[in-house]
Amino acid sequence: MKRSEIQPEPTVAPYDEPTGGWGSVKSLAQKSLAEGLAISTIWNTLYKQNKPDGFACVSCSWAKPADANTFEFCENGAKATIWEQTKRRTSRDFFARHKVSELLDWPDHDLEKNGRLTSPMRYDASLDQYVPVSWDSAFAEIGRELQALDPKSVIFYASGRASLETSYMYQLLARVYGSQNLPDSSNMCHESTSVGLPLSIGSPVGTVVYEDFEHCDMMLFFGHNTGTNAPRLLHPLQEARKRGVPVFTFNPVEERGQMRFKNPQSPAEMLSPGAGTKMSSEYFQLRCGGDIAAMTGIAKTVFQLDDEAVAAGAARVLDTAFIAEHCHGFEAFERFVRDASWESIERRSGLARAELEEVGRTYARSDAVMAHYGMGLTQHRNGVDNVRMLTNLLLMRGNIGKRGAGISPIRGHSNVQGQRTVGITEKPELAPLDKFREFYGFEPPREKGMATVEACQGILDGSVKAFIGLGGNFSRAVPETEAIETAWRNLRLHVQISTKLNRNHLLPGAVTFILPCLGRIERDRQASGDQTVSIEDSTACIHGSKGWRPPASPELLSEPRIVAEIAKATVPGRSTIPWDEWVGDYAKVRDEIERAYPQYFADFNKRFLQPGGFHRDLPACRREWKTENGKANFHVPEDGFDTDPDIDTRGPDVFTLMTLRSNDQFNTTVYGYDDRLRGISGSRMVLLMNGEDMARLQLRDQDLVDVETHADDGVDRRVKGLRVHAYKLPKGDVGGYYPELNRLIPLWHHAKDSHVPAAKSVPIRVRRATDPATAQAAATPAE
Ligand SMILES: Nc1nc2c(c(=O)[nH]1)N[C@H]1C(S)=C(S)[C@@H](COP(=O)(O)OP(=O)(O)OC[C@H]3O[C@@H](n4cnc5c(=O)[nH]c(N)nc54)[C@H](O)[C@@H]3O)O[C@H]1N2
Ligand SMILES: Nc1nc2c(c(=O)[nH]1)N[C@H]1C(S)=C(S)[C@@H](COP(=O)(O)OP(=O)(O)OC[C@H]3O[C@@H](n4cnc5c(=O)[nH]c(N)nc54)[C@H](O)[C@@H]3O)O[C@H]1N2
Ligand SMILES: [Mo]
Repeated sequence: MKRSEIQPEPTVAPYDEPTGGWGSVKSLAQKSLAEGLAISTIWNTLYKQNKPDGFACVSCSWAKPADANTFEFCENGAKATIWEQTKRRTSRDFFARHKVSELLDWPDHDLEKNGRLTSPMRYDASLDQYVPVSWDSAFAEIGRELQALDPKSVIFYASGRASLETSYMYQLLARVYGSQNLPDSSNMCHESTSVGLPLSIGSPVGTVVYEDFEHCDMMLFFGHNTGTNAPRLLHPLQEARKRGVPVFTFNPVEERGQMRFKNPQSPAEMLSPGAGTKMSSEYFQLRCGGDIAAMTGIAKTVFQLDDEAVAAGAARVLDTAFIAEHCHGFEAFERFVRDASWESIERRSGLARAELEEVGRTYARSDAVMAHYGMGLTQHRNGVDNVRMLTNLLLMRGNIGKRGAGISPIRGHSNVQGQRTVGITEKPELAPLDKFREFYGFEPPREKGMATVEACQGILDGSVKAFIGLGGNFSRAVPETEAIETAWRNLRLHVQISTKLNRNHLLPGAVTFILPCLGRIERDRQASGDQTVSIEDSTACIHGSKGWRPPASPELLSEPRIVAEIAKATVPGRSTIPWDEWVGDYAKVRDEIERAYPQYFADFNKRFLQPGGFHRDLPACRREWKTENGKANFHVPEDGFDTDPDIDTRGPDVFTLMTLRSNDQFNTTVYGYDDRLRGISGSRMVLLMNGEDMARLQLRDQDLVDVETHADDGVDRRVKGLRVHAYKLPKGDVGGYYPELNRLIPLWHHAKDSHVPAAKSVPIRVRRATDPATAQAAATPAE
């Protein structure tokens, strides 16, 4: 067993405190101290977080209100800031002391914990070490390597954090070079939204804005762990709850953040013991993958109530005028819902008819309903249908394009939505290619490029020769990690533009570079002075962000500069793009973005610094449907209720694994081993399981189990030595942590159409650990 996998015995104790509260304050104080930061420094920084004249948080993408709170940050946003602003450094000396094969054995946490990268490095195979390299020679060699390769064999990945300015330049670099292989993290995330919503309502993004919260009179949450992953959303949610707005949450796992919340920034709440607002009026622990069944039950109730209204001559429950004027496909949807039996709805959702009827009745009474959702819907084989079914539910009562209502995909990375907006996409029809040709005098590639799953396939079959990563930890975030890590070494070129060391850096190709960049919180000085960048949040608002902290190292370059230098070295003279001029003044890049996307970015430079940002125009918010038929489309789920075809025939020893985030991580960045809100501390190598299932397998708390993927493709995928814990989960479902369990996910196990890996429904077998060495190793605490 590798050191990276050994973790001590965890402790698991129910956590009864509300989200936020003193637990949150304590956790932050500990993190600041651990990173060597004075409380005053971190306080001054946090004061500027998500403020109109400050910087946009590097954690999640939740909206930043115009009238910000004194401190407009949350526990996890602050952790992200502290993590980036750490005093620790992964310097040249560090690389001189450690061989790459040695570092490969370090846990994810230790690698990033080591601090900010300081110098450009090149891998030296003879030493098995990274050695310093000058920026000039790095760019020159990357340029030579890329010139020698077929552009179609090169991947330009983006992880979702880089600004709109950087992203616009990055996609141009790829396209001028001749590649449309522009996967980004959203391929593993909300791509089910980006595929589903355009078909349903002609918008790739959600329709809810911050101001809607004041006017909403009911909310639905499906598959989002808000208290951990978008905690600032708890503030408007809390306000709504105080007004008595009913909130119904659907999640197989009991997540504290959706239960009670105490605002750490409200002295009154902090000082009153117990307290905290009850965030969900009702919390429904449905079966994993049971969402379409549950939504069908709600819809069925609406039809029932509508029938009753018609019979009584009362006002209709369905918004018939909206449906007649705006929608298509209603009849087929109605048939699907009416034909579904309550027996099948209850069986697949795991919820009782009475529960779903209660939600249906409240829904039928409410005038402005918002539906929020996250990975619990998108990361399934039927992720696109999940998204479209939730949209169906809203359309039944005209809850799109109405104040206080709408569909609300809660995005992940702070600028992941924006990266798509400015051309980071493998789909040629989504980028204004003719304009690029006209503006910059080059011929952009027109064929579809590779998204994440295709890029992985290419890495596995050897057709991908080079990988450029603009942030992220690709090999760790994708499925099938074991095979990917092995195949990675066959790459000719691997370039990673990063702030911190992660496992992906430790997989060298023939030629490998680490290019360290400024983080968004740092001052970025270029020819025209200090620069500001911009990002788009989850509600399609564009904000400015100005870094102010001193750079972590004098050698760091900004992301736009790195992209420009790679472009100059790789495609000199192949376009009229004035790379240096753009780097000298990012306002010029914003002008270009406005020229390419005038419908979204009119007066970009004038408006992006206004409080609250500016909302980019979304026709769906005005009930203008940019779909092929010009209508909002109801959609019948293709496979009925079945997330996974064999869900009912797998046998009792096969469980559905949901890979989850803890309260102490940001994706593959593991801040620590405490998942406070779930009451787990000390280790991430755990498997959460229903108590009755454990009894059936004769397992007790802390017992060691081995798990393997249930698939008949001849590939052995297993993880040994997880500690099993009784947890409030539906029978048959189990939970464990991402990214540790990613090697269990087959690459082909992904959503239809969107190809988002089905990370929330991995069929696995669970057995008591048989190998005594595993038990021994797992009992030894990591250093
Ligand atoms: N602190 C912190 N913030 C983050 C991140 C982070 O790692 N840490 N990551 C960022 C990113 S990139 C993203 S995409 C978002 C992710 O934020 P979320 O969308 O919240 O992602 P997850 O935590 O993976 O899972 C969401 C929830 O889905 C539930 N779930 C699992 N299966 C099902 C199901 O079948 N049905 C339903 N209804 N629910 C289900 C899980 O129990 C879990 O509570 O957060 C962003 N913000
Ligand atoms: N099993 C399973 N797998 C999943 C998921 C899941 O729920 N379950 N979730 C998926 C989702 S939603 C996502 S979004 C992906 C995430 O996948 P990625 O976006 O690829 O991964 P991150 O962990 O966010 O990347 C972290 C690294 O980004 C770099 N970085 C941080 N800040 C900056 C910056 O400002 N600039 C640059 N250039 N680099 C920076 C650091 O080096 C850091 O180590 O994972 C996916 N994988
Ligand atoms: Mo994500």
